[in-house]
Amino acid sequence: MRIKRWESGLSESEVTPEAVYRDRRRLMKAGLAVAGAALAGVGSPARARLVLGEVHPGAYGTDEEKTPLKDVTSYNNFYEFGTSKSDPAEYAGRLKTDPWSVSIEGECARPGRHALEDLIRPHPLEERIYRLRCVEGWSMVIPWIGFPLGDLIRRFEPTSKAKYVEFETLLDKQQMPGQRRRVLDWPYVEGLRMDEALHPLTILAVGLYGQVLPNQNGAPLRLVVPWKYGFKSIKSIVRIRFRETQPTTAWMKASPREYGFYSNVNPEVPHPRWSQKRERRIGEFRKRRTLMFNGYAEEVASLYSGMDLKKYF
Ligand SMILES: Nc1nc2c(c(=O)[nH]1)N[C@H]1C(S)=C(S)[C@@H](COP(=O)(O)O)O[C@H]1N2
Ligand SMILES: [Mo]
Repeated sequence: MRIKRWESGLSESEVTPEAVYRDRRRLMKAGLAVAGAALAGVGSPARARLVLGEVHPGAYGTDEEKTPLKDVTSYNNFYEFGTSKSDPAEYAGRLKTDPWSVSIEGECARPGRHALEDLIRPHPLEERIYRLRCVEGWSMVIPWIGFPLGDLIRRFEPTSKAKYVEFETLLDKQQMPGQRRRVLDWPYVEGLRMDEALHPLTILAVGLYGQVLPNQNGAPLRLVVPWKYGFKSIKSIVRIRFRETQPTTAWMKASPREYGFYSNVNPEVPHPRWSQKRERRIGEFRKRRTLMFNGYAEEVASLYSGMDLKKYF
């Protein structure tokens, strides 16, 4: 079945996001293509036009219990909207995610600016249920909808000089009131080494729980790198740049002692303020042991063979 993936002017649906999600799971189990509209962000006025059509069950994912949607969308870090966990849900509604474009720059054969829809359209969407752990010591399990970053990277034909990929979030004080305070040197910048960016676990997410991304979770396009601390998973991306040299990320600039470039989840390397040995899964009381590479060691450990991970933290 062929389904049109992108439409404009989707009207509000009566169905709750959870109901859509359950239905989607049922259809995916039945091995059918999943049609129909996904709902836009819970109660956000500047709703995205993005419509997710077919979503395939992902190649990777955990079967651990998912964090409830309510927690996923109300307990967030998105400093562009304030530094408390409830600020993003309260203020990110004013972010206008349509129209949206992303600039592809640097060491590649095909640089240029692209409308979000054109950037995403060629890629089949998958659901990937990933753990994501914040360096502050909490974690969630989220059913993301997205596609491998590597597939997008290959389309733009990076040159042999492209050793790293740098990402930038939107810079706009009007829409992002948290940028009026110099908590970070805005815009938010993140980066990956090319092999990390091409790793099949690394995705660009456009949705979660069967709906387009709520603004507080990084609409309309964000990175998800599940074996690294949450802050590497940059939200609301407007620029992707191929570079020969290692990018300096916003967190490295703010506090180089605390935040290294790699920031792999590693229970053996404490953050100066927080041990990384344990974590609290949101919704649970007893703490869990934090696993090396957030439990993705089998998939990613080889990327770092021979590297001293205490030095390259
Ligand atoms: N642009 C931007 N991206 C960001 C952040 C931010 O403040 N700004 N916070 C990061 C941190 S610290 C975490 S833990 C995750 C949280 O993602 P979530 O709110 O979707 O769970 O987003 C990351 N991406
Ligand atoms: Mo975080």
